Amino acid sequence: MAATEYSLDGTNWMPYTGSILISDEGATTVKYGSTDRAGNHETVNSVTVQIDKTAPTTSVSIDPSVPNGANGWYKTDVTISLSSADSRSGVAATEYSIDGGANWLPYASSFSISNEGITTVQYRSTDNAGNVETAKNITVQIDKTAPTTSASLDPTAPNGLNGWYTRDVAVNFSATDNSSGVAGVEYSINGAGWLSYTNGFSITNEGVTNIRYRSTDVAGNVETAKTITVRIDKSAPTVSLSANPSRLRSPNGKPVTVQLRGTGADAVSGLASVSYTVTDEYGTSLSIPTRTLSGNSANWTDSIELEASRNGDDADGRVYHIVATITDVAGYTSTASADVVVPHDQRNH
Ligand SMILES: [Ca+2]
Ligand SMILES: [Ca+2]
Ligand SMILES: [Ca+2]
Repeated sequence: MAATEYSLDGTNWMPYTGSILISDEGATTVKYGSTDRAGNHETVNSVTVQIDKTAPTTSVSIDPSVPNGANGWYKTDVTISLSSADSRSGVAATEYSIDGGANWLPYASSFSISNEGITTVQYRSTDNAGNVETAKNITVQIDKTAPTTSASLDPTAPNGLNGWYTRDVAVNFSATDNSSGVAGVEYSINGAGWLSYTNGFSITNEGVTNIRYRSTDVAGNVETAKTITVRIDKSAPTVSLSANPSRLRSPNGKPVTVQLRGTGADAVSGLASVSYTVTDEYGTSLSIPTRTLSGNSANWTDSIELEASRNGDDADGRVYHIVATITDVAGYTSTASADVVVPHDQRNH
């Protein structure tokens, strides 16, 4: 044998002197043949070498393509799609991990991320030559849940009756959020515009105050507003009482019907009832039933039978002392009184 030659391009032949290093990626066909001393050429042989030294490239797309919430947060599930390319041997497999690389899942088709919070998706592909792409990653922040706001009042419960407070009420809000965090708390008083909440405040106005409140998280999820109603009555009702007749001159000392006329008013919580105490200075048991009232003002009449008699030595006359105690719905009371006298000189009328 005289010589062995080879060609990498099928045109230019080189003498073979030792092993040939093929480094170009792609398919390289090596033609080779030998010639003997007589000049006989061997039929040319060839071998094709395929080299792939380059890992595939995987790209990711997210749907929605940009966060649909605020501050880089999604407010919905997102769909992740991967596509990969390899210029030489071709992509053998694409895989992804959503647990920090602990588990790699084969990628077959688009998948959803529905967990709230921050999810890092790692992804990579391997080509048919076994080149593994260095993993890339994308981070998805999802928050689908609005914050929860709670209101606390001081006093914590109405200190008056029937759900009424009898003093100013301090209001504080606190809010929590599952994922992106609370961005802000707002409140609205009696249907007015929303105010940004920074510190506690007091309700000082008498009457019924409706407070709406809600919070928004960093992702832009807005809580459905809640309402708390505060009823404050800081003033007592007014009451007046008169008795007619106020002097009893029955000639035979028999009972006389005395008409009691009362008026009362309470502008805020309204009137609840009026009750009486009747003090007879001789110790007789006397009473007038409690009367239920309603509304912000009332006029009423009651009656009581009073005996028009007195002891003979009662020089200043017999005095019936009638006290009306009016109560408003919040529990405030006021009193008015009327005296009915059986004078000493009743026979001289
Ligand atoms: Ca490759
Ligand atoms: Ca949230
Ligand atoms: Ca009142």
